Amino acid sequence: MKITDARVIVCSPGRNFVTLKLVTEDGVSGLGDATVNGRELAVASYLTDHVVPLLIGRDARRIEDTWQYLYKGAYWRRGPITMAAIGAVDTALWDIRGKSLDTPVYQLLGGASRDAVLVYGHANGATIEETVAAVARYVKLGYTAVRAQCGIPGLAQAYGVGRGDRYYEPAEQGMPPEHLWSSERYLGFVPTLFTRLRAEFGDELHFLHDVHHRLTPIEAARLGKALEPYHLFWLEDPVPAELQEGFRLIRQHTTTPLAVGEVFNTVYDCHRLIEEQLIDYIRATVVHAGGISHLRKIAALAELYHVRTGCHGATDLSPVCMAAALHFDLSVHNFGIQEYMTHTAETDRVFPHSYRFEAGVMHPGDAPGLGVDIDEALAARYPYERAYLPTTRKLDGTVHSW
Ligand code: EZ4
Ligand code: CO
Repeated sequence: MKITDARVIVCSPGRNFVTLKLVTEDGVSGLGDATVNGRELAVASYLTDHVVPLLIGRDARRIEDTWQYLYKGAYWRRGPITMAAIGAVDTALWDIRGKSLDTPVYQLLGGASRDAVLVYGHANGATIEETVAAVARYVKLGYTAVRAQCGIPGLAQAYGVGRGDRYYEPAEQGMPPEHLWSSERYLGFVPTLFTRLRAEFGDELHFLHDVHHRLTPIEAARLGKALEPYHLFWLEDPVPAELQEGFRLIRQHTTTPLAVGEVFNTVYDCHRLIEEQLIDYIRATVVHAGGISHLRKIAALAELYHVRTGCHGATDLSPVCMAAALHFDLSVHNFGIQEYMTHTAETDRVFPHSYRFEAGVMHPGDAPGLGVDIDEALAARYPYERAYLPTTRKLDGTVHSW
C-alpha cells in the first residue's frame, strides 16, 4: 500500500490551520493536523520541502517505522516544528490504516476503555459576575467540568478572557499585541474568583484554571495552597516547564492537582515530571507531541506513575487533531479529561467530522479512520492570514512568558 500523493493544505476558516493529506495507490486518503499557532508556514515548509519527498513510495502500513525514520533520520531531533510535522504524518497514517481496514482508529488502539470522553469547556468573563454567568451557561449545556478564567482588576488584559462567549481566540492578525502582567495582582485576585464560584455552584462541579506559565515555583506553591479549599480538578501550567525539577518545590507545598504539557513535543520534555510524580495530568497532544504513536508512549509511561492524560484541545488544534485526540482518549486506560473548545462554524464546514458532544462528554464516532475530512475546495476560499499570539511584559516593561 504505497503512498502516491502527499500535499499540505494551509487555510484560514476563522484561524490558520495546516493540514497534511496523504493518498495511497489504492485511493485511500488520510489527514494529519500540523498547526503550530503563529508559526504555521514553518511547518508547511518543513513538510512540503523536506518530508513529502521522503513519503512518496513508502508503505503506508509501516506507521512506527515511518515515525522512527522521520525522527532519527532527520538528525536534528525534537522541537515544535519537527514534531508537528512528524505528528501530522503519523496521524494521517493511522487514518489511512483505519479506513483501509474499515474500522475507527480507536479500535486499532485497543478498543474503547470507556463509554465516552469527559470534556471541559472554557468559561470566562471580564469580571467575576460575567465568569459566573459563563459557567452557568456551560452547566446548562451539560458540562460537568469547566475551566474558569477572569479579568484581573488593575490589568487591561488577562489570558483566557476573549471577545466572545464560547469562543476564545488569542491569535491576532497584524503584529503581536503586548499585554501587561502583574503576578502580585493576579495572585491577590484568583482565590476570590474561586470562593465565589464554589459559593454559586456548590461542591460537585469540576473547576479547572490555567495560569498559562506566568508564575515562579514559590508563587505557584502559594496559589495552589490558597486554592486548596476549592479543590480544583487541576491547576494548569503554573510555571514555564523547561525546568522539570522546578515542580518539586510546588509539589512540596500543595495538594492542588497540577496539569502541564500543552507545549511539550516529546516524552523527554516530561519524563522527570512523570517519574517523580510531580504532576497529576499530562497535557501533551497529538499534533504537538509527535502524533498518536508518540502520545501513546507518553501515556504508557504516565500510567506507571498515576499520571493521567488531559490533552490540549484549544481552537488552534484543528478538527483533525480533535478527532485523533478523541480516539486516543477513548482507548488509553489512564485518560483523565479532554479540553474542548468549539471551532467556528466556518472551520466545522471545512472539516466535516463524525465526533460529537452530548451532555458533557464526547465520542469520536464510528466512521472508519479518524472520521474527519477536509473540503479542499472550501478550504481554498480561506487563504492563510498572518497572525501572532500576544506577547507579555511586566508592569516595568520586562518581557514575561505569555
Ligand atoms: O494558549 O492553544 O489550555 N489552553 C491554552 C491555549 C493556548 C493556545 C496557544 O496556541 O493554554 O489557549
Ligand atoms: Co493551557
